[in-house]
Amino acid sequence: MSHPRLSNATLARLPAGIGRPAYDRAAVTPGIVHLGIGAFHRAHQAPVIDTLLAADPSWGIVAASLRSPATRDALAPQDGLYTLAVAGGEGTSHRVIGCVSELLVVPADRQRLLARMADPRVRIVSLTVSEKGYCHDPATGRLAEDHPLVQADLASPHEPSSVPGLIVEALARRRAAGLAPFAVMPCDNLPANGATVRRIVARFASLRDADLGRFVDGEVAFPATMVDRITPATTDADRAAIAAATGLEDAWPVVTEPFSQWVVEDRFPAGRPDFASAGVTVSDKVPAYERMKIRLLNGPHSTLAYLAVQMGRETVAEAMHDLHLVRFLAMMMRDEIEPTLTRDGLGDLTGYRHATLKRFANPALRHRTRQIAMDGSQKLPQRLLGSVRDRLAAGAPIDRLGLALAAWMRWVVGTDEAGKPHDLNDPLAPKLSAIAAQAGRDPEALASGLLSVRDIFGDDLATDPRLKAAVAPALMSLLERGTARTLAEWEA
Ligand code: CS2
Repeated sequence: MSHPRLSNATLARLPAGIGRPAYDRAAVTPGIVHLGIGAFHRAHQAPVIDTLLAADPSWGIVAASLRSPATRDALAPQDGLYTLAVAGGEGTSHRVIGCVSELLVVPADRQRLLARMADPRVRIVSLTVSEKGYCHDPATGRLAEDHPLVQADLASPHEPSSVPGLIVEALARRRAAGLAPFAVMPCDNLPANGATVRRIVARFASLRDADLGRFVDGEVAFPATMVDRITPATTDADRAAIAAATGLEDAWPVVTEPFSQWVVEDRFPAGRPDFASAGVTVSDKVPAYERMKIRLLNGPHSTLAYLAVQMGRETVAEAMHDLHLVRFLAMMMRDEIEPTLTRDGLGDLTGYRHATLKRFANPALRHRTRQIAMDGSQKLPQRLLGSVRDRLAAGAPIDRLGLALAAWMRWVVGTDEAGKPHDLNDPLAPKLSAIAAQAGRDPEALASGLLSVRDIFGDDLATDPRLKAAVAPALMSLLERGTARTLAEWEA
């Protein structure tokens, strides 16, 4: 059965019990420009802003995609409205979100986007552009100066396409107009994301002009954030189920889990929404929260993904039925990751571990293991290698972390244990695949070859014999005995 399309005109048809904007959409003015309007932003920050708009309509979101017009094409005919389905063991609830007031796409709308970023009413530019969107070197957290987008933006700085290029051009325009800078709020899982993005953006600015570099470094606020909500890519089955529940067709709804956590550092000289009133934690301990989340949730998430792909498990929830895998993750968290976090003073890491594993097991989400496996070169440094470094510095064992890294290397081989090929989907794919092709199935050669990739492992780990000693035997076991047996034997 086909339903009418979701839009301002059809909102009133929503059945009772489906949430909807509790404010007059026509009265909302832009306060935030968001770069990277994917599912995660729409499941995490946008619902918070949507809640806040009832008390303060000056925080509407102008949202931009940096490449693909797909989100704009889906949501523009819906007046920017979309449905958020929150799916847990107890069932699914639905809410229509209305805080996105304008949708733009680079390159077509580049100048309009820059004009919005330079609008005096805009006080925050927030970002969910994924790890690789920052054009940085993941091992060092510095701008990748030879990145093609960076090179292109330095050559034509007024027509930028990259994240640093867009931010710096907009800041330069504000400065020229005598306007205070906006705060730049990254909402990606980068380590120390505020400080890291400051370093990247300030470096880009200084390559344009030394004075602009000093301005960005000294005058622009980069609040750090910790963001957490598991949000798989939307499927057609999701679309159909949501249309059935709401009675309205939505071209791009988002499905997420009940859990949501957002911790923000209070660094917004130009003003900010009343985050706390919508459940956001405003804290000066963001780096500790963020380290806990990236190491203790994303580290095991990636580990699970690489192990589960080999065993032919398509989703995270499906993989969580494998008791050996679950025990392996729990032990890696307890024995090798949590000890690196105890000094952060965040309290109950055991409770966090249990809650995290329970979230992974949520049967209502179809989070594909291959989705999480992508971009490993950009993710592993903060997800696993921070823990590895701390353990090595303490002279402590890293056997399980070693197996996690070996599982990533097994993924880089490009086929699973049933011989099914997969796309690496990683900015370093050509380099990684060339190493794998040369090493063949020789675990020693494969481990040495991949560990020598300094963009991932840095100069220190690339040459640390203790890391190689932990990874190579694990990789040999994965290649020769297979993943299920390796995990079973691990416990024996
Ligand atoms: C996942 C994350 O795709 C991935 O790599 O590990 O997106 C994860 O679902 C979120 O960080 C949860 O907050």
